Amino acid sequence: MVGSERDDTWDAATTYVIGHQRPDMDAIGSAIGKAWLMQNLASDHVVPARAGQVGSQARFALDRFEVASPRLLANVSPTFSHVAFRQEPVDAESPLSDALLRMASGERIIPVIRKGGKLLGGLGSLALARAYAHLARHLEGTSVPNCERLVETMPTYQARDHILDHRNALLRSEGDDFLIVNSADKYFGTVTRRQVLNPPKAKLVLVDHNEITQAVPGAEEAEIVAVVDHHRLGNAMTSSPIPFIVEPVGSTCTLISEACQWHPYRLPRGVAGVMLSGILSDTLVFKSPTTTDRDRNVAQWLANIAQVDQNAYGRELIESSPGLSDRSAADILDTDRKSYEMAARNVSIAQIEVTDLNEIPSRRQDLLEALRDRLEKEQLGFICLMITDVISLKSHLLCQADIVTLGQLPFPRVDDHEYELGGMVSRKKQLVPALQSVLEEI
Ligand SMILES: [Mn+2]
Repeated sequence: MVGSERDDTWDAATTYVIGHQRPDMDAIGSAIGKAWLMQNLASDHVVPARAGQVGSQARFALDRFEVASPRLLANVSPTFSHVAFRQEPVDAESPLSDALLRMASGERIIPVIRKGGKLLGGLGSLALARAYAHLARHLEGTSVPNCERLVETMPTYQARDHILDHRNALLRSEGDDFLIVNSADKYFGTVTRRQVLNPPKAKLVLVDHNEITQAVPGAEEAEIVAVVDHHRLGNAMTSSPIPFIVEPVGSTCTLISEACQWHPYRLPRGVAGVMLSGILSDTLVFKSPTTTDRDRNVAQWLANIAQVDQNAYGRELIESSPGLSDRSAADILDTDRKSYEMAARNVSIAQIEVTDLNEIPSRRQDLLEALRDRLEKEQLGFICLMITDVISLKSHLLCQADIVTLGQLPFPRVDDHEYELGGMVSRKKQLVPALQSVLEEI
């Protein structure tokens, strides 16, 4: 509705196509592809978005195909800026009659500011009564009060603050009108109780995820208008039916590109390039066991539009991953880590792609300490890091758990807490089922 404070947040008139937190290449590529499709098919204003920083692979692909990065949305919970109405304020030194005339014409409260915009408070019905009392006492009419003399303090909130964080205070408060300031305490707008308790919702299309726990913070307060994904189901209820497409293919970009094949508009080279990158990244250039013929077929179509050789380009893309060097243990562990429940234990599995497993020894101790730290802090039964060499297509596993569990792992031991997984490359299709059956037997 108003103001510059909302430029870094969402707008109720826009639909955002957004991937999961800690977005990977597929989350970025599918947001760009789906937004392009919707921009051409629907009348609504649609924008691609992302719930976190662009990773190295996505940076590489966006630069290569000269596509703008999707817009960052850090949180979609409604703030006071989404409900505030910019009611004209009066200056503190203006004669009171200026404000009273406006109240007489139906305005419920009049914001009062100092020169420069600092909010002083508001004039409401209390000020009106005081003005009347003042006149009654001084019928001779000596001094006419200005607005500052009678200004009231009223409940005031920051435009950036999430309404939900103040909901209890708002419900308890006696007044029906609230004042909103920006981060410099300057007047921003006014809002009524009814408006603040029924804020507009962000409209989201979820791509490459469907579980609300993996979505952008605040998504539980948003309206989910569609889902396109290739992961297991774990979604929340919606209030009305929505397009919900979840299919077991190698990448979300595959599903969106297939829809583009039937589309009358010509897919731009850049959009084709970033969606091809999503397929190549998620399928490890068609070598992951999650790969299907649908991924291969649509990738060929995209590669022609993007004018690249998919295998050569795929290798460049995969090699643009930063690996283990120059990154903190926390960054390596938490960039792509997922939670599971297996045999009544909380299990956490992180995965990192490298181009050489020889990077491991120099980081082993450091990573094992960080794993131990998370095991204890998060009270997990098992935590591991799957380190996948995307060139040789082999993985190693670094684990922390109790001694008994570690002793039962059926994988060849390389070093303390380090195991060989052979040709496993897929967490969801290979490692998760293998660990599940191991943990159930212990
Ligand atoms: Mn994906």
